[in-house]
Amino acid sequence: MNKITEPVITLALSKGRIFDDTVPLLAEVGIQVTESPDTSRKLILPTSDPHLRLLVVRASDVPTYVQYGAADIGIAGKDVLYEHVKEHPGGLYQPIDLDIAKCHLAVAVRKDFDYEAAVKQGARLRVATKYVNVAREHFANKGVYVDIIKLYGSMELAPLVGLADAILDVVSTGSTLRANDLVEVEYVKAVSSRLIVNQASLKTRTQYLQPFIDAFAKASQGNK
Ligand code: PRT
Ligand code: MG
Repeated sequence: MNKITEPVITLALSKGRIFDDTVPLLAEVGIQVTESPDTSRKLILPTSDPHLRLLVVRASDVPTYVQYGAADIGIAGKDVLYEHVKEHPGGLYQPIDLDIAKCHLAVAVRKDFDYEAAVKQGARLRVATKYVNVAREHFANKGVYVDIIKLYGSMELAPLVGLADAILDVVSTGSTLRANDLVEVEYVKAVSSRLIVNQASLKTRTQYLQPFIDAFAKASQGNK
């Protein structure tokens, strides 16, 4: 079988909120996802459309699968994309903001930490984050000196145990910050998820890919 002309499109996405918000988008264009990554152990899920299959991967791995062409398209948060593109530029189009999995990136500190005063005094701040590049850029633009501590999760813990003065993390409802006696002190960037497309796939498989890109564009109109 000639792989290049095989008209099956592979969409990479993460389970959890992105998967949950993508299922209704697909339903809007008549595609049902027949299995859930929560109950199935399969990492490749079929859909009701024989031309579309889903690849379930870690959120931060989605751009990698698409960049290398292991998936033709993917869905990833802008938070993940900012970091990925800084470190591995090229090979990806980001044609559509799907307006799903919305949240924002923010700086937060312990309630009893006077962030404004620390910044004013020109203190060197220790910032724990998974978003090293966003953080570097954000604090450089403010002229604040920071030592960045890279973490892979549970950032909210870092200020509580003295690992960091501040965190830069994703905030949605704010309840995780509140539950840990942290307060948001700076709004950094709005985040939602984008459809991403492998550039080479788009060139060589346009006729198969374009209908899916158009379908996502149409379905996401409802979220705008
Ligand atoms: O979990 P894993 O390490 O595999 O990766 P991940 O955490 O990146 O994946 P996932 O599925 O949790 O998030 C995927 C994408 O969803 C992210 O890249 C964001 O673009 C988007 N998103 C939207 C969020 C949230 N909302 C969100 N609330 N990602 C994470 N959170 C976390 C946040 O890190 C914090 O710990 O939820 C907590 C805060 O939520 P609130 O509602 O208490 O403010
Ligand atoms: Mg998570």
